[in-house]
Amino acid sequence: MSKLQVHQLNQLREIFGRFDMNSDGNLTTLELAALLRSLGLKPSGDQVEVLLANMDSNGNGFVEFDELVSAMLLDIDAQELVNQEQLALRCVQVL
Ligand SMILES: [Ca+2]
Ligand SMILES: [Ca+2]
Repeated sequence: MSKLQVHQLNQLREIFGRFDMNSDGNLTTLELAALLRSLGLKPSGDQVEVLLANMDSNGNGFVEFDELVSAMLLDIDAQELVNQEQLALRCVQVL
């Protein structure tokens, strides 16, 4: 599996932190929905739940940072910058 560059990880962490409203290290469906809306997406509640379920590899009902990173690694080239457009793209693919 390819790895993200340190600065890409930092960018991702910043995005994650911005939307982890209560800073507990988990994204809930509400927090994930806010993240998606900030990217210009308008997912339905069902779509957010499906997306979260897809990313939630340990099945605890939340998206941890590691899970977000894993989701990004699925088909983003490590040489590319992790920016919000790519995150949006990735989310669109999942939805
Ligand atoms: Ca949270
Ligand atoms: Ca999880």
